Amino acid sequence: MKKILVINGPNLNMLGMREPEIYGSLTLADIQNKILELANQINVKVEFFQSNSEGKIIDKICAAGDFDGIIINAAAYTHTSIGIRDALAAVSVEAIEVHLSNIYRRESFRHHSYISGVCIGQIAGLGVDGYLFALRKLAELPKEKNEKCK
Ligand code: CA2
Repeated sequence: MKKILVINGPNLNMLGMREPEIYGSLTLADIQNKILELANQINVKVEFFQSNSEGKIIDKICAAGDFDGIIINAAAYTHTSIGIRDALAAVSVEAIEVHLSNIYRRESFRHHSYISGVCIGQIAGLGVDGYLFALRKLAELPKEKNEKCK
């Protein structure tokens, strides 16, 4: 059974509490339940990790070699973190970048992602559906394509 790691970055633990007009009204637990529901349907195992700490996210990515894919919403670190980019580039696991909001319709500082260049794709602006599509995509990639060249 494929194993997918879902990483959520800083402040996403506060979803549902503020700014519902941007991020929707679902909490992080609601989003994770929807991912879990799909994972059970398509016979994939998922593990969830959320941290407000850049270093902890980097450590988690570096230790993710056993997973078949990573879904990452690096939140604000998307726009600042060369460290997360380098970790994603170093680990031999394909990743998909997800954002709840459409970062290109927002402030210009959100238009640049340090991590998109090391992911197989980016989904932004589709809310929780972005995570669900990313999960389907990683689950259906041929096993060998889930691993980057070593
Ligand atoms: O749209 C996304 O998913 C983002 O990754 C969310 C980040 C933002 O910095 C990115 O530009 C786009 C922010 C997550 C913070 O979420 C909050 C939720 C509720 C209350 C406050 C913050």
